[in-house]
Amino acid sequence: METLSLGQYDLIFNAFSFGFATLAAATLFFWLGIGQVKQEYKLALIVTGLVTFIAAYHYFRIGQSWVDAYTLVDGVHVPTEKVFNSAYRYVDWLLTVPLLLVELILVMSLSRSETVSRATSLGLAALLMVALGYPGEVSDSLGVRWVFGQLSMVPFLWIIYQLYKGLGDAIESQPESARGLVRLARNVTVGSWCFYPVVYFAGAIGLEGATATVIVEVGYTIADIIAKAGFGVIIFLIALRKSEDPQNDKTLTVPAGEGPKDKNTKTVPAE
Ligand SMILES: *C/C=C(C)/C=C/C=C(C)/C=C/C1=C(C)CCCC1(C)C
Repeated sequence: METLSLGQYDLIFNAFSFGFATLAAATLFFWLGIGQVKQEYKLALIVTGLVTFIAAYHYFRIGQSWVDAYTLVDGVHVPTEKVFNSAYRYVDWLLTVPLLLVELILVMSLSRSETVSRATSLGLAALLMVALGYPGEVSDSLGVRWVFGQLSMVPFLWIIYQLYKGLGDAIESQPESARGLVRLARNVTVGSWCFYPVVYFAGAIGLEGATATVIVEVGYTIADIIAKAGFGVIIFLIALRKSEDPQNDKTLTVPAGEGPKDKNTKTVPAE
């Protein structure tokens, strides 16, 4: 850890604070919106809110760790003996990255068996990607950073391939009203996720010092907000669209007066 100017220290602290506020507010937004979508999309919104909740909690801890890690001496922020804990990010990713993929799969309403198999394979690949990145992130050796970074790239590239190839057909057969948004959700995932290896390898080419700390911490924070809260809003909109789309309704409404009188049996299955 290096000495930071007042501006550098505050910029990073403010980014963490902004991250906490955004992710906490997003959690409320997603969970309070559950009542607005059909039964089959409720789980997707529960998971969306869980992701931002877990991340908001970690931003709170990261902010505390940041405050403990520096002390103000003669107008500059000097590192204390309590080292800034970067493990919070990786623990956060371990939980949230597989869940982000689950969100996308859930909102696509695939068959039950396809949902389970896709969520399992993509989720495991995401776990592997994060687990392989950690030893490189905490190592002081550039060599170790390169090796683990490249190993982590394997599941990362496989996930991207799956998002275009494996899920491509399923995306193109989404109801028309939601297809563009599902495509957008997939592209936002790929676009925002690409940012993480870029930040990581910036460290592997030897970028260090106070400026690098600012780039890494502020950069990861912006990427997290886009990949979790921004992506979550798109998932919410897809769930809402699909809930409102009559074409996507699996039940047929019986015209008024012709159906049974009981309100609860107003609809009959389409098949
Ligand atoms: C909310 C947090 C998200 C979406 C985190 C995503 C993280 C990644 C896509 C990380 C990827 C990495 C590589 C592909 C190689 C280098 C090591 C990692 C872990 C930074």
